[in-house]
Amino acid sequence: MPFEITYGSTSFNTTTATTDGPDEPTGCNFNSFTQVADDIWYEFIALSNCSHTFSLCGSSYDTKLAIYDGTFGCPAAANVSFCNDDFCGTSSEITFNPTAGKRYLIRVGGNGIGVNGAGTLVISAVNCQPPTFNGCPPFANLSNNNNACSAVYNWTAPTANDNTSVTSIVGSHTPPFVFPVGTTTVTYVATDSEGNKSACRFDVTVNDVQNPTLTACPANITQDTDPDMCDAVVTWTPPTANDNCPG
Ligand SMILES: [Ca+2]
Ligand SMILES: [Ca+2]
Ligand SMILES: [Ca+2]
Repeated sequence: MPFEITYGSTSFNTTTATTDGPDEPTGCNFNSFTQVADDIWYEFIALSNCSHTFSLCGSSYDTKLAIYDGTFGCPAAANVSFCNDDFCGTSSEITFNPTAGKRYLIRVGGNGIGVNGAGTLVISAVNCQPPTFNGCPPFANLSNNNNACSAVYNWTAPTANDNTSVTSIVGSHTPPFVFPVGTTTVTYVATDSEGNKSACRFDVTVNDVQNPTLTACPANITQDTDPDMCDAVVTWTPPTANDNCPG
């Protein structure tokens, strides 16, 4: 059984290793040597789809590195997904985007029978996963506060999680906030330790439900006709109107 490893450094020594994997005449043909000789095997499960690097750089001998899809158990010949011989000097390195949650088999060996020694396998991944918001508030539909062209709204600010850490959550408004009549979009932006960002947005709509009021509405007017006329000039002071919203 391969030894399961995760991110970080794993020291290895292939001095006593035998060649236990299939020949790879297509995928691992470097300088006409197609095996990954004197190999040891590891199992790795990717935690994200972000770019991963599997590096043997700095190893003490001429390494060879192969990665297989580990979903189907022991790999058959000509089934290698990635193979590398000399990336950094004679040491090997492979970078690719795995599938999160998928199992991979990592085969560390040498570029020749009897080519073996000590080294370090370093698995690292770019953190491309943005934070995930919890409790992004729902859309709010409000009536104006009495005699105001606005409404006070209070909400619970959302939180966020990340596969590393959330370094900041910045909101466009702070609750409770006085929103004007109309629709305002509130935005929160969460940033993780690698600068990946994600946003939570919700709209707050305030409806003006208060009718205008008239002041000094004139009373009914009863007046005689003007002299020798069949009608009368009537004057009054127009009322004024007030509303909670201007315009
Ligand atoms: Ca090599
Ligand atoms: Ca992240
Ligand atoms: Ca109104």
